[in-house]
Amino acid sequence: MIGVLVVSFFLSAVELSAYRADGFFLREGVFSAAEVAGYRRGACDAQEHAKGLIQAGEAQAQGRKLQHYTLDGNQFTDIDFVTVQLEHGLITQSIRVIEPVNELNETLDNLIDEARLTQPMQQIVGVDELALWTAKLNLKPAREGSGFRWHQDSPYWIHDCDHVDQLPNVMILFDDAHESNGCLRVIRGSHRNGRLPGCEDGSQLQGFFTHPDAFSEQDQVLMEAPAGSVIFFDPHVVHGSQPNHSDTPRRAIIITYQPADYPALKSRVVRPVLKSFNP
Ligand SMILES: O=C(O)CCC(=O)C(=O)O
Repeated sequence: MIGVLVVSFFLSAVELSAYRADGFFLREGVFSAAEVAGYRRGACDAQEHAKGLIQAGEAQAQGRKLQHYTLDGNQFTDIDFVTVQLEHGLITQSIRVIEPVNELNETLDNLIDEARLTQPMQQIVGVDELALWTAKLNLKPAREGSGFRWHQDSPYWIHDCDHVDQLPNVMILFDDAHESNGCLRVIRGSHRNGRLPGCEDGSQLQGFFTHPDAFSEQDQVLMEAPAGSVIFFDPHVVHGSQPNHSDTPRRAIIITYQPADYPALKSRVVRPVLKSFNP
């Protein structure tokens, strides 16, 4: 008889209660070095694909709509519903974020169906079947990658769905992340009061950044971890990061899931997620 080894990636009761109490949970060594190398290639290809569509005029040739705009002085381009955000500073024209990146790269699209991500997500969302909400590639290039101000994700999404509590994130690290290359930082327990007040600093995006009086920076936890690690975090948890001052990039994808049958944030089309069974 041939035996089949079935591995479970579901969270233990201890892991799940840590996620509920803190608003985040880190698992190290989830993806191997070879897998991570493939995801880095996927990130590189997605970047080249986006640049070709924007700069080489491929978008027009393919009948896709390009829209350029600035928000708080930072440059964005929408290629149909895919948003490409450039690094702040306008010198190198490096790409900072591509969302939803799975539309531009098959390897990164396949990652969405990985049981190592979807089994814990089924538990966190509390359903057997999932759909994709969004997938952001955060590139944070060496020496110029900018930081992300303290924010919650829920204020960005509240206008596009009525189940914002069921939109957990998972960040998959494509490079080792540490303080000097701008690792993710989360405010422990800040998800417990739901949506918090936004800033009032006169910027265009002020409402999306969390008011400094609504949380304490002393509760921040640096998510320093090796490439291949994953960080699950709640849509209400306050998080952000510092610029990348190091000589190495800090690439990562953040995938956000939701219950099945709901449309994705930007395409407004349902992207079903492969169902994963409890062995
Ligand atoms: O990439 C980071 O360090 C933070 C990204 C982030 O906070 C976001 O995309 O919402």
